[in-house]
Amino acid sequence: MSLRERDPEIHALVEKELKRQQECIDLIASENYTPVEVLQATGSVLTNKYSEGYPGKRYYAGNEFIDQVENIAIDRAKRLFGVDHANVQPHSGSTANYCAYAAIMESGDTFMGMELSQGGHLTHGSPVNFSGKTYKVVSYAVDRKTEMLDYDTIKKQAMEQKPKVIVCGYTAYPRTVHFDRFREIADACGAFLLADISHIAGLIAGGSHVSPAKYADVITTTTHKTLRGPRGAIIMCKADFAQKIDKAVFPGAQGGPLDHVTAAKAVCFHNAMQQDFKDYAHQIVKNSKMLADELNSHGLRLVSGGTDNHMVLVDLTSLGITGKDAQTVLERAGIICNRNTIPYDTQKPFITSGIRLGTPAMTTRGMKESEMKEVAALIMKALKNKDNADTLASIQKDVLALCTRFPIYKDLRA
Ligand code: DSN
Repeated sequence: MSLRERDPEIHALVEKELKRQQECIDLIASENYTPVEVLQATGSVLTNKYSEGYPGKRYYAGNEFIDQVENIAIDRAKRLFGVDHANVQPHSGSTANYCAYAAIMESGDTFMGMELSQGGHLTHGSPVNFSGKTYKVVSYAVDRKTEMLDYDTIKKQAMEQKPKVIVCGYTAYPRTVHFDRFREIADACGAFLLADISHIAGLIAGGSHVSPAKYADVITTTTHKTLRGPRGAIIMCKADFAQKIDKAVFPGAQGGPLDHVTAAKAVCFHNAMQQDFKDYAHQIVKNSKMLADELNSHGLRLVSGGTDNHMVLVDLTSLGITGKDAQTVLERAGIICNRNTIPYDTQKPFITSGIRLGTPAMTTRGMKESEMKEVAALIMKALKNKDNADTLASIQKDVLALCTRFPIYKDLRA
């Protein structure tokens, strides 16, 4: 029996969500439209299997084909990112970080990570997260003036604090991360280096951001952001850490892996090795730079003055609108983004002075620089007409027309 027949209530909501995705401009920097082959693997019978353990060493029978799937996923991840070892079982980015920390730290150890409000992640040491509760956290920040990482200041802090681990890689940092500089700092203070590349993994795979493979001891990443795969994560590391990482994932933190998602990760890695993915990754950055330039020419201040990657962080202070209100206004116009703190924000994290805009999803639709100009103009028009329902409705029509020119999931039915 089909979903439509068995559960029309849920079926209708899935259909509505499909339509919403087709008809909105998605500028959430951490979202993407995964291809149909990834959806097929994720929706396959592999979801039925239990396979605690690792290929060749499972606790349940019947894993002949699952072992092959997981081995392919591991092999592809290693080739794609040029690493010694990959664990493809983590269910999410937070779990991956949990496991990576557990493998290389004891509770109470000190680590350094970027503060959440500056562009870090909850798992980089937020006091309300396991990372801030389990470990002693020393947070670093971007430079107040340039709003970029100041490697000399971070080094000074690291030499004073002597952390066991330094975490680099961010959720709201629009600039290149210089992993070589972080390696120097880690070596100088005797720390391990962990790169969380969740946001930029697709750019690294596609060659449009430098890779941490030579520099980091451990690398974590989600697979569903710029990498455009299924929702999930992986951990990669140098050979010396392989056993500890594997033990930290299973049995340390998780039971059975999600074999259907492992298959979808393998499909995603295969896709990311193709030439068209390299073109895609470069186009993401070109689009982001164009979006940044256009918004800037419309008078908006950009955090750090621009972008090197897939995202633009916009300071809305000059427009007299908060990030929270901008997010709501833009949603009414069919443009989806998230409010975001800007460095040294004077607004509360729930309100914020900024919005974060990303180009991975719109680039997947096939949009290029000229469409980014259109998107920037629509954003400006919406923000300047935040109380005008008619104007917002007319912008929504323009958004729909733009989305119709760049369709997604044309033949997909819920
Ligand atoms: N929620 C993700 C993001 O939007 O960056 C981080 O986990």
